[in-house]
Amino acid sequence: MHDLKLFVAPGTCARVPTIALEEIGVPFETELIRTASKQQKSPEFLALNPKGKVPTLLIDGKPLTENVAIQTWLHRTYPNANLLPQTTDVLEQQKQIADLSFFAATVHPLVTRIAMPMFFTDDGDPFTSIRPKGIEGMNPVMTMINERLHSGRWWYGDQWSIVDGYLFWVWWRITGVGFPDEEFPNIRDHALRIMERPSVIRAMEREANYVEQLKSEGLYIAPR
Ligand SMILES: N[C@@H](CCC(=O)N[C@@H](CS)C(=O)NCC(=O)O)C(=O)O
Repeated sequence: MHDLKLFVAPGTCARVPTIALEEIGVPFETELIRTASKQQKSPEFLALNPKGKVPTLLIDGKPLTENVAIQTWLHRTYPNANLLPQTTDVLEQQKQIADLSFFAATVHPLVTRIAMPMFFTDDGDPFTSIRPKGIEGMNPVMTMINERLHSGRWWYGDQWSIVDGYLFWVWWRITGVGFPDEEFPNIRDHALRIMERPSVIRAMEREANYVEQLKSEGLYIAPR
């Protein structure tokens, strides 16, 4: 059995491996990183992850970073959890990695432009310059995903996968700061459906507890 500790911050993409670990059902610990006080850039944390980001998963004391790598490690280590559809076809396996990479490398950067536009400029108002550009870039992505969900409940049809967890985090994050959702009813339904999943309920409870903790410490930054 592996000793697993996941470094997280509420509202971030660390939700995706939290859902995965809850889905697997093995014991694991989460540790809160206080982004408001830049704990992710502290020497202690940078020693684990020089990129200064969550999620970071400590596996028997050794760090693994990057959502794609964490998700695929969990899938290979705990195949019975079916985090991804089982297949021995190498091309199909690579297509699954393409799906995870799509969320990490194409969708996530758009999320950041929408949710954290202040990261991208010191000039003017980033909420009226950068955010609309992020929304413009996200619209065709969401149109494509909405169409994909037309014929099935989940990203891979009838089978739930951690790609659905990734989509849920993206949708929750962007709609939470006003991304217009009217034209994407299949994604809206997908989010309602996934929020009934016990693993997702438990992951959200962990985050809610951390939000309360951060509020009590005066370190909670509400999405806007
Ligand atoms: N490529 C990384 C991105 C991780 C990432 O951007 N994490 C954000 C939260 S969603 C973070 O830690 N931000 C804090 C910072 O950049 O200082 C992955 O996919 O895991």
